Amino acid sequence: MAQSVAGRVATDASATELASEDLEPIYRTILLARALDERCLTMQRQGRIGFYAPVMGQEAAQVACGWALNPKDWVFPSYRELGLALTRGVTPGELLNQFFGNSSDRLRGRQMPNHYGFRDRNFVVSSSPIGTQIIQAVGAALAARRRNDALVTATFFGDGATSSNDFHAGLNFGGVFRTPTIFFCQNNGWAISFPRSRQTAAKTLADKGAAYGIPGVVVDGNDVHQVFRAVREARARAVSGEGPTLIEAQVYRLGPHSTSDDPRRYRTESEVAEWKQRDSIERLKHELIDAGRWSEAQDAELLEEVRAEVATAVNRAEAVAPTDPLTILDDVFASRTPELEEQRRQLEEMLRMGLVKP
Ligand SMILES: Cc1ncc(C[n+]2csc(CCOP(=O)(O)OP(=O)(O)O)c2C)c(N)n1
Ligand SMILES: [Mg+2]
Repeated sequence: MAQSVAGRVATDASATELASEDLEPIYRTILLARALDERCLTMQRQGRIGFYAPVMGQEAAQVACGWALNPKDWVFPSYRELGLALTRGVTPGELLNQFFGNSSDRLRGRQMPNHYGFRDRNFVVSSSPIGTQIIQAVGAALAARRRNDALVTATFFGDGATSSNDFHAGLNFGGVFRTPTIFFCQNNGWAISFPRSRQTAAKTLADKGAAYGIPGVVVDGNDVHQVFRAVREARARAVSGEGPTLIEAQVYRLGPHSTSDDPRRYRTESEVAEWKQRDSIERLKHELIDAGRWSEAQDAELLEEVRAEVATAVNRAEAVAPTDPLTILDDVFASRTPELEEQRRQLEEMLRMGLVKP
């Protein structure tokens, strides 16, 4: 079984152009994200996991952005950042443990499925309330600078989030205090059923940076080179004290918003078909082939390999025992108080009597 290339960062940590030897592992990570994404969507439909927010169509933007960051940078994601998680070294197995809420899930089944966090990968737990991660990211960036930590914070949000209070408060704060922050907006055209055209009259979302004295950059999110360059330049600005950058990566959500909606009710098949033509996977594959670095045969083999990696990870995670319900009373205090001991005793009793199902 081939190992995941997850956790890779760019070959040259200061370059603003993507090195050609990084293209293949980037492509593999995108394929892995796609394979895992497809599998998770299916598993939710089969009732094996409770909830899922697909990333299909946004993988390249996330992977190229993650590749351009430094492992010590902190990321503040929303709920659709599977591609980013893989570039931070999170394995499919770790993600799946969270989706199943099994006893290996380090969040102990307490978060909604698909709301993962990995402290040792500087990956803060996904925010579901729209925009809250943006103000957390500027605060953490300010704290890092005060401690003389040469790191940046990068926060991930959608087109809809640019209408939230926290977006404006966060950009304003970041602009005034010149925090080392990258605001990475994935404009995927939709905020659930609400189109970008109804979201704002601004010409681009990147234009919104101007009001806060922050440069805004628009990139094609399906072009890993453009994304990488923009993030590297934003990172260089941030660490040199010049302040934040707002990057608008134009992408498209090819799947549903989440496993709770049916996109056929609010958008046309032709719009989806048009964006499928611009998908990063075909694009990157042909770039590699044209450069003489790749072949159709290698491609078929790689696809099989990542699918097998996902299948193995699913089998393993699904076989892990569920989280023990009694652990819900752990971690409240360093040790359990007499009140918590009493509640634990009562919960044990209820479980024994079958009044509560694990
Ligand atoms: C404060 C708040 N308001 C409303 C919602 C409901 N909600 C969940 S996702 C979403 C749309 C977000 O769209 P966007 O920012 O474009 O991100 P995308 O889902 O497209 O990645 C909304 C309105 C929420 N989670 N939080
Ligand atoms: Mg959106």
